[in-house]
Amino acid sequence: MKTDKIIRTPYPNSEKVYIDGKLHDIKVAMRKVKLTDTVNIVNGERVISHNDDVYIYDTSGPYTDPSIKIDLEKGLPRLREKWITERNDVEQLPEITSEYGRSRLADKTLDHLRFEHIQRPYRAKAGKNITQMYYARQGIITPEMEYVSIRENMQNEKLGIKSYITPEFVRDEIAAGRAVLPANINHPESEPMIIGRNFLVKINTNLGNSATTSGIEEEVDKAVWSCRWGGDTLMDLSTGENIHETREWIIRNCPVPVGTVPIYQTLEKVNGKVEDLNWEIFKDTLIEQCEQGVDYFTIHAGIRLKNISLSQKRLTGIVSRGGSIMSKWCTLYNRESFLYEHFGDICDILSRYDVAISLGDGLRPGSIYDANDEAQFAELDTLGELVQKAWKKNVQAFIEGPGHVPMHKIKENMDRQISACHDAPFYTLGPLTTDIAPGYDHITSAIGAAQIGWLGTAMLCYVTPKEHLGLPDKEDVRTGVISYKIAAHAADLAKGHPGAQIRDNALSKARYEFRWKDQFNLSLDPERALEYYKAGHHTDGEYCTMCGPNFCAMKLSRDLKDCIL
Ligand code: IRN
Ligand code: FE2
Repeated sequence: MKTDKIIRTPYPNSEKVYIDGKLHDIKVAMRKVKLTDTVNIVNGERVISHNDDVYIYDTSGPYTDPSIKIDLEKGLPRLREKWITERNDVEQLPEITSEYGRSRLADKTLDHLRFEHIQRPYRAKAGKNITQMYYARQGIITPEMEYVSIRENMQNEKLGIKSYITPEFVRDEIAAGRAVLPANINHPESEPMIIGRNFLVKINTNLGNSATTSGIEEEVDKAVWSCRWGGDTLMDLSTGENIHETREWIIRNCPVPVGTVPIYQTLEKVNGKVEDLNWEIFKDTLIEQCEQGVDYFTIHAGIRLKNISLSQKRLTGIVSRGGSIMSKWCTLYNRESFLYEHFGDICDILSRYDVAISLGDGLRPGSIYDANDEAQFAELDTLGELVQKAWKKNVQAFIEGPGHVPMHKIKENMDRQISACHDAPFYTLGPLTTDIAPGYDHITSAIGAAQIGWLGTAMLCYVTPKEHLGLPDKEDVRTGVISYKIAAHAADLAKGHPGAQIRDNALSKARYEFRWKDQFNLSLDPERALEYYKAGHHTDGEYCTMCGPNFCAMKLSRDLKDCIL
């Protein structure tokens, strides 16, 4: 694995800074953007005024801190390990317990693919409860909770902006099930983050190889890349060969929570034969992935036998991969799925590692025509039942949502999710607001994502320009992430997240004052902005080629201001 290929340079004029916790010995990573001074000419004299640094939520992890040595072969520093062991409620097992994990370790032909420094997994001690939800319900504020409370506020304290996001607030949201802090004890490399509608809207990126493309190195590279651009969580949806080994490399080097859809790997284990799927093999897959450190699982337990036929009335049937696998299984055996029947067992397993459940929307609509139909909402009601079962066992949970939904039908989705699912966080795939733009579905979906985010969706699953067409490459990942950062931030502004507007104001001031570099450095994609500027700009004057020297409104308006003064 070539570490030197990974991009480690910080964003331009940016520096990684750390803010100390008050309750715990923690250091919360943030990105500080340094700005240049404003220079005004008043009565023929240069008047210089200072512009404050801007602090930005940073998902890039240690990669952008040049003082941290990173070796992909060893994995990232284990930031949370001490917090976890100090609680005295987990034990380190003598070895991996999942049968499959052990068989992969024993297979010498895989040596060249294997992550060498595999640690022995942690698990809750017998009789102990170790989920963030459990702690929160006991009134405990963990280091993880304090971390996110500082992280969500960025520079509010420095600017004296009052924020409701305190460590106590974080704890209470988690206790109520309104927020999820995904934090598998076997992924201590991950920096704590929170998913809930009273926090910054988060975005998830999907990666993963299929049977036909992409190697391990490429996947790790894409994972680091997606975090660099702003991905808050990352799902490894690999379905090809060596899923186990690829995932180990990704998790060990990933500074954000990692999610998976375990039924995909389970299906690989039975060579793609749905009829051979069963609870035992699924259960071993769960344990395998819990021990590796996956932070949340998409589980399509909401597929009920009685609802499958509802999809027959649709234009595009069942478009969820997990949903179609489980529907086929239920139909073949004419019985409820093992995911539904063993839901309690699933929760028992997950609670021993603090893995969160993302309740899959196996019947989400795959076209505008099918949006908000009976099948979709019948499943949503089941997800509402299941989330309460998870909470009974202190398992953190959130709910997956659509899909394809026209704008006028988005609000109903949010309203029904909140009431049917008892305030559990909503996590939607877009939604795409029209079906007619393959090649541009990052845009058709970012429109829906911004709206549903504003209405209260906690996390947005990105869609890349390759949606419906092929697997995304690195450039698609970047475009997808930036499109979704736009949607999420637009929603944060509209929701009035404390301090969200600081960055907009600083960027606009820079724009107005022709501090081009500051403007770019504050933007979501400084490289792209600079590239376009350079391509269209030949002088260093106070205008750009869009309007030319005589038609720049900003310039005219500044001149006007000078006159009035
Ligand atoms: C998010 C919301 N609804 C679905 N998703 C994501 O879609 C889910 O988390 C996973 O990453 C991806 C594929 O899910 P299916 O097609 O197996 O349901
Ligand atoms: Fe689609």
